[in-house]
Order: sequence, then C-alpha cells, then structure tokens
Amino acid sequence: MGADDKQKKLVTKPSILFKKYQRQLKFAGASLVVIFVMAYIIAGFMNMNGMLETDSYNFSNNIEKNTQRVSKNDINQYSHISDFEAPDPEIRVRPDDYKMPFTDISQNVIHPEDDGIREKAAMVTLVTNSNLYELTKAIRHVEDRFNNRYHYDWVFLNDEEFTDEFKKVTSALVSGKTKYGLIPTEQWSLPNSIDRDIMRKNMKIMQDKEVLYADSVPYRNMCRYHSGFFWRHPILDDYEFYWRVDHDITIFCNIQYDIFKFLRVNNKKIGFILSVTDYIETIPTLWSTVTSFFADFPQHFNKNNLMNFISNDNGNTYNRCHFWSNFEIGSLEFFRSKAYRDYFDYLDNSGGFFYERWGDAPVHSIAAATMLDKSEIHFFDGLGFHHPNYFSCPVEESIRIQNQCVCDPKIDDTWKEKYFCTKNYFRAANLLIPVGAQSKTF
Ligand SMILES: Nc1nc2c(ncn2[C@@H]2O[C@H](COP(=O)(O)OP(=O)(O)OP(=O)(O)O)[C@@H](O)[C@H]2O)c(=O)[nH]1
Ligand SMILES: [Mg+2]
Repeated sequence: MGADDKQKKLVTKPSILFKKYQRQLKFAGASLVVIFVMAYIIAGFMNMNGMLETDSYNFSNNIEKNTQRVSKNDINQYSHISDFEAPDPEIRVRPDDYKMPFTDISQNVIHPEDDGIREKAAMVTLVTNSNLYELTKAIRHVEDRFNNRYHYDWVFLNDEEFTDEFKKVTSALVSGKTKYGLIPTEQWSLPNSIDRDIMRKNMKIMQDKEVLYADSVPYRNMCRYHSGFFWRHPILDDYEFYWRVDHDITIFCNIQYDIFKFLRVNNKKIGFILSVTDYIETIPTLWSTVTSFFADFPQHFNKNNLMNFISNDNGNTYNRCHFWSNFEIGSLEFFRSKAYRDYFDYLDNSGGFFYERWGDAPVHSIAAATMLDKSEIHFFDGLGFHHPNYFSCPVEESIRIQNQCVCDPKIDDTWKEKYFCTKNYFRAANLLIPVGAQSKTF
C-alpha cells in the first residue's frame, strides 16, 4: 500500500463511520438540543427563584445593616452613630391655596418652600430603655407627619447604655441617621455640693403636699439635664437646631413645611405649642435666684424681652407661666451662648434643681423671655399635639382639614385662660389671636 492509498483510507474512514452510525448521531444531536432547551428553561426558573432569594437576602441584609448601623463607628465612649446615609429631602410643591394658621400670619412668619437641602438639625429624645415601646409610637407620629419627607437624624440620649433591642427597633423606624449617646455620670448625679440632709428634708415637705415626683432624684436629674447639659453632648456638636421629642407625645396633623428651615429663615430661637402654669411648690426660690443672677449679669438681659409673658408686675414676681417643654423646637446656639451658660451655672450653683424641684420648662422659658429678643420666640400652630394630660388641636377648621388632623377641636386646651398661658403670650407679644380662640375663656 502506497502513501496515497494510506491517505485515502485515513480520509474516508470518518465518513464511513458517520454513514454507519448516522441514525444514532442524529438522535444524539436531537437529544442534545432537547437537553439544552430544558437546561435553559430550568436555569430561567432557578434564576427567578434566585431573584426572590436575592430579595429576601437583601431584606435580611437590611435588617443586618440596621443592626450594624447602630453598633459601628464609636466616635467616643459616649456615642454610637449609624453609618446609614439618609436619602435626600423630598421637594414637594405646595398647592396655590395652601393656608397658614392665623397665628403664623399674626406672628409675621413664612412657611419656607422645600428646597431639597437638609438643615443641620435633629430630633432629640432623652429616654430609658424601659420606655422603648411607648417611644415607638411617638417616633411613628413624627416620622409619618414630618420626617418621612426630610429624613432628619434622631439623637437618643440615656443615662444608661441603650440595649441592642432599643437600637435595632428605633433605627428601623427613623428615616434619617440614628445616634445613641450615653450621658456622662457627672451630668446625671447629685453634685457633691448638695447637702443630702437638706434635700431629703425638703423632699419630705413636698411629699406631704402631694407634689408630683416630690422625692424623685432621677426626675430631678432629668430636669437638670434638659436645663443645662443635653446641648453639650458631643453627639449634638454637628447640629444647629433640635426638636425635643419625649417618649409620651402624639402629633395629630401633617407638618407641611420643614420645621427646622422655618426656624432659620424666620430667625426663631425657641418654639412652643402649649403653655401652662407651674406649681409654686416646685420653684419657691427660682424667681429670686433669677433676679439676683441679673443683678450680677445685667449684660445678659435683653431690652426687647418678653418679660410680660412671665411677670404680671414688670418683673417683681414670676407668674409661673412657661412653655411646656415636652414639645420644644429651638436653636442649640441659644443654649450654647455665654448668656445661657452663665444663667444655668448660676441656677445650678444655688442647688434649686435638688433642694426644690426646678423644671427645665420654667428654666428654659425664663431664659427665653429675658435673654432673647421677643421676636425670636414662636408659638407653633397647626401641628396638633398631646402630652398627658393636655391637648393642642388647631382652632381653625380649614387648617385641621388641610393638615389632616385627627384631633377633636373640642378638647383643645391651647386658648384656655385658667392655668394655660398662650393667651398671655399673645398679649405680651402684642399679637392678634384667632377668632375661635377668643371664646375659650374657661
Ligand atoms: N434616660 C432617662 N430618661 C428619662 C428619665 N426620666 C425621664 N426621662 C425622659 O425624659 C423625658 C421627660 O420625662 P417624663 O418622665 O415624661 O417627665 P414629665 O413629662 O415631666 O412627666 P410626666 O407628666 O410623668 O410625663 C421623657 O422622654 C422621658 O423618657 C431617666 O431617669 N432616664
Ligand atoms: Mg412626659
């Protein structure tokens, strides 16, 4: 056999084989096509399942992220800050027929338009772990009525470490970043200068008079902390404005504008919604202490003050009117000022937070009414608010409807004369009150 013959045999062998096994090969090819098609269908199906799995994976990842949000980034021993980035604020164009409450027109303020820019502001809540599930409702109110559009941060402060449960639940509810601050012990304990025997003796007298929280040291720590320390927490260093949200509050209406931008554009330093009269048993020497403070620091007294709100005799005596501080929106700059620091230190050195039971509400209100320009104080309307046992429900029906309020106007306490002080504020500030409010004199 020559070389050519060999070549021929080698070349022709596959075609002979193909001819021989032609049917089997065709069958194998067809089977392969069927297998590929089946594999494609199955892969598609698995992919769909995979997507579902990915979704649920992402969902659990979010939970994990929320958990991590609160445990990462210890900036110092007193704080935990989430690494979550809040979404940009929503820009909503208001309808042409948008109405401001009469009192806002009377106070000559504007409701700023949304501009997509978040102010340096946060909600601030002092709270215990044990009040978590009451607090969840308050957070829900503030988120649903306001913060779900702006995603402001929320700062939680406590004299004990927040539990993981507290952090997990609250960070899941807040649409902004959550921050958890531990209060330094020296800001939440009896100062050495306080004579324990005198304090206990005074507490007993208060108990006999059935004064609320007569013998409670934690309550006194809370009032002193709100008066002189919350704004010093390093976690608040990044902010200019705060909204104090207590665990036991309700908001009844939509807040149609950025309440922090409102403070900035209208140059407001402190805002309130309800104003009441304090119990004299808790503050017997507060006014005399304030009077001697201004004798020592006359430079802190503002000539264009709101003295007539807190005194019916031009400063001789305190009429016990104060802004109820369980709703308080304001400027941290005011508290950080030299004037306020001098004022707080002076009051604190007198021991009245412990020997008596000075509340942060009269302490803040007297400071605002004496050291701010009266135009820097604001009465908030149209929001609807409750803290046991009093209600604010907008007096104007058009505002209640526009802001989708869920409160009964019949139970509004705002404009009552007896015990309540908002009318007194309007008189002192020389402002007009709404028509429906005039009839509420009881
Ligand atoms: N971390 C901490 N927070 C507290 C303590 N006492 C009160 N708070 C918080 O401080 C805020 C005001 O306290 P409240 O006990 O409601 O005081 P109040 O409003 O004057 O009194 P009530 O009329 O009983 O509501 C709330 O948000 C509380 O959760 C405390 O001992 N530790
Ligand atoms: Mg309360």
